[in-house]
Amino acid sequence: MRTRLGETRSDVQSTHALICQDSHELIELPHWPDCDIVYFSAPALGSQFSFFSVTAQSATQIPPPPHDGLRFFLVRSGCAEVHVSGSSYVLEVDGFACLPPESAATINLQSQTEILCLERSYVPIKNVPVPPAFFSSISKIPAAPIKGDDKLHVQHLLPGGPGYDMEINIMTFDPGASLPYVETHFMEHALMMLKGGGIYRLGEKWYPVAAGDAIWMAPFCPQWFGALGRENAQYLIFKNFNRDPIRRQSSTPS
Ligand code: UGY
Ligand code: MN
Repeated sequence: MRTRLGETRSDVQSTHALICQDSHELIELPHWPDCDIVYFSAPALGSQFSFFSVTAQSATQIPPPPHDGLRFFLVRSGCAEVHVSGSSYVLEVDGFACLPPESAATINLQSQTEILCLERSYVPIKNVPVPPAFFSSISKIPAAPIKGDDKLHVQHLLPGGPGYDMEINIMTFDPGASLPYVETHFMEHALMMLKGGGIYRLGEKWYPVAAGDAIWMAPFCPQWFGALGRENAQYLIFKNFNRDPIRRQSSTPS
């Protein structure tokens, strides 16, 4: 809660942004009928993706995106039903969908359903088919220790393989666990704190973070996290992945 006028924990820098609930701007968009939307990151900020939450004010049907990118979403509360290629899939809390570009999928959201959504351009490679729509739930994905640390686990939500040009992972830190080193890499990140909290180092700044906080990290932003408190800290993290950093300029798949 804000204790002083004109203050927020949100902080926007050229290499990263922390967006906290006390500064959320609720908007509406025509292609998200009857929904409240909060953007955490968008190309206007510098990211190559959009990362946002959507809450249905009433039962509603969402058309395919107004761009030719892919759409990933995770159900945070309520229930969503996806219709794609003649089939339908019901997603309860912690269920997720990865819908390929131009899949023409529609999504029915029950009233008050909240989803976390990431949209971006897919980067194809020659002779590799675009992966089909994928549906699962966080609880069905096995957790593996990272670099032998049994206090730090990762769940890879997407199947992987050459067709996938991104990872979306859940990282879970026992209290006191941390990333093993300060990372710097050409991939960028979208992050949503799902549980617990700790300290995030972004560039030369150190931020206390807690569930509900969203972060964008630009390429090569130095990054490190340590979990504090008595409960596990957990976040969802996107990164572009599996593709050379130099992109062909033509529309021909590389
Ligand atoms: O996969 C990652 O790059 C991840 N370890 N980064 C992060 O948690 N900030
Ligand atoms: Mn990283």
